[in-house]
Amino acid sequence: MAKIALITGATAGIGEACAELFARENYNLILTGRRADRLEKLAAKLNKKYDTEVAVCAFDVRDREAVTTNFENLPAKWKKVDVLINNAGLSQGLDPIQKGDIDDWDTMIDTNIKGLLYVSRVVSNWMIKNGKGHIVNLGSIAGKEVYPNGNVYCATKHAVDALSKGMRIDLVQHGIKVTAIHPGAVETEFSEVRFHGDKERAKKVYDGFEPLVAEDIADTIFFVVSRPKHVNINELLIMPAAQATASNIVRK
Ligand code: NDP
Ligand code: 8X3
Repeated sequence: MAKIALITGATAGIGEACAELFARENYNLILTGRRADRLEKLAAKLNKKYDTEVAVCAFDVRDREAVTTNFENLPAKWKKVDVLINNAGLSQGLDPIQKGDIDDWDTMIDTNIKGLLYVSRVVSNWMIKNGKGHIVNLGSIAGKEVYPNGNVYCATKHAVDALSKGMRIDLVQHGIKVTAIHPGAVETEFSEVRFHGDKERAKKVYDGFEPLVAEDIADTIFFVVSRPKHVNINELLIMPAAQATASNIVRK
C-alpha cells in the first residue's frame, strides 16, 4: 500500500516541491493551503503525471475549527498518515520592534505557531493510533539566530524549534519520529509575502548570490524521512553555500 504524506502549505514554494517529489516517490498525498484553485491544479497535475492519489483540503491553518473539521471529515483511509510536513508558514514585515505592525505579528504567531499546533494535535493522534509516523517541522535559520528586524518572525521559528524538541520527547514512546528542518535563504514566494506583494524588493533579497531553491529542501526532507526505521535525524540546518549566518551572505 502506498504511503501517505500530509503537506501543509502545498500551494507554493517548499510545500509544492515536496508534493511533486513525494508523488514521484509513490506517496499518496493530502495537500492543504488556502488557495483552493492552486491545490486543485496541483492535484490534477500530480494525479496525471504520477498516478498518485491526492486529497485536497483548502483552509486557513489559523482557523482551529476548520483544521479539525477538514481533517476529521477525511475518509478513514486517509488518516493513516505516514509523514506530516508542517510547512505552512510566513513572515510579514521587516521592521524594528518599536515600529512593527501588530497585525503582522498576530498573523505570524497564529500561522507559524498556533497553526502548526492545531494540525499536529489532530495528526499526532492518528499516528499514535497507527503506531508510527514521522513529523517534519519547517523551522528556519531564524529559529537558530536572530537578525536585525527579524524579531517576531525569528521568535515564531524559535518556537518551532522548541516545539519540535517537545514533540520528539512526547511522541518517541509512540514510535513517532520528529525532525526539524532549518533552511537559510530559499527563493520562493516567501519574500514577496514578507514585503506584502512588493516583487521588486523581494527579488533584491536574492540578488548577487545563489540561494537555495524549494527542490533543495524537498530533497532534504525526503532524505530525512527515508532513513532506516531505527534512525532519526532530529534536526538539520541547510544553507546556501554563499550564506554563513542569517545575515552574513557573500554577494558578488
Ligand atoms: P511560500 O510563501 O512560497 O509558501 C508558503 C505556503 O504556506 C503557501 O503554500 C501558503 O499557502 C501556506 N500558508 C501561509 N499561510 C497560511 C495559512 N494561514 N493557512 C494555510 N496555509 C498557509 O514560502 P516557503 O515555501 O518559502 O515557506 C514554507 C515554510 O518554510 C514556511 O514555514 C517558512 O517560514 C519556511 N522557511 C522558508 C525559508 C525561505 O527562505 N523561503 C527559509 C526557512 C524557512 P496559501 O497562501 O495558499 O494559504
Ligand atoms: C526564512 C529565512 O533568513 O529570511 O526563514 O529568516 S530568513
